[in-house]
Amino acid sequence: MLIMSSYTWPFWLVFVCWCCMSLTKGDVYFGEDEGNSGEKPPVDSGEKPPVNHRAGCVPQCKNYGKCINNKCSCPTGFYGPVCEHKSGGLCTDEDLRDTDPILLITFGKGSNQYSTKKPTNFHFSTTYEQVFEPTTADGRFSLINSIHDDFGGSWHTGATDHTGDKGGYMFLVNANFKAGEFYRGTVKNLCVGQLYEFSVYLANICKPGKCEIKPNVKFQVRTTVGNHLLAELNSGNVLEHNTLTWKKYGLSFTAKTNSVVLLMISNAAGGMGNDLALDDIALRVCGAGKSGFCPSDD
Ligand SMILES: [Ca+2]
Repeated sequence: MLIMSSYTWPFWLVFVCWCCMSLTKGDVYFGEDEGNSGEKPPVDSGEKPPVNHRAGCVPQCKNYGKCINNKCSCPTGFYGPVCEHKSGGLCTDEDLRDTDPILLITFGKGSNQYSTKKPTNFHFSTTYEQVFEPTTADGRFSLINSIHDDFGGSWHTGATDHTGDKGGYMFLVNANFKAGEFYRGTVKNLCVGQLYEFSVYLANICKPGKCEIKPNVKFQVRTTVGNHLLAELNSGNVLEHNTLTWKKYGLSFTAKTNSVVLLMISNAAGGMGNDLALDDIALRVCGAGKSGFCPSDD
């Protein structure tokens, strides 16, 4: 505690009065500094900074998306410029009960190990190059009814397709550094507002420890006009197993137009591995007992 003697009063009063006079002269430095200890208020100079000089994403990323180089990087299951859309996973067995597939590609069957049929026979396109004999090298694919030993025992040699019909073919692809499209197809006569499931069975054809890179597939649904993204979901890594193991992957989406483009794109960069088989590509209505078929004149 400060104890003031009769002699200190005059000096103290002089000091206080000097401070008061300083403040009344308009010098508000102390007060302004205390009130601005966080962010500086915007200075309205009349000039706007250029957009690429603004830090962060505007508007901000939603659903825990991360802002990287002024672009939103969305967590799994979310997409859109600011991660505002949520993708649906596969439909339940109950939702798919008594529904016939609107689209089903089994790749057919035959006695020859390599099918001579081409993607156009199944009404789709791919950016990979087809081979009709060994070897299915990087960037190539084959329609095959049992896996050929192309890489010194790295693959599940002799393993067969998912459909299960005798001599049934599968789509075997050796993906590479380019993020190619495995599948691009168009479906028509969808019912606007109806929920659908776009799915495929995938298998990693490498034996455990034999291949470095795990396949990963990005599923997309786009509009036929304008190429707008309607839904997107990644499979995640397709893992190796001791025997060839098929697993269903895909997404669900609500049709906003009568026709859509369905896509499966490689989501794993690299050629050391990244070898997979696809079979039974399907589109089904997600709603027990519904046809999901709405003919239109488009
Ligand atoms: Ca098949």
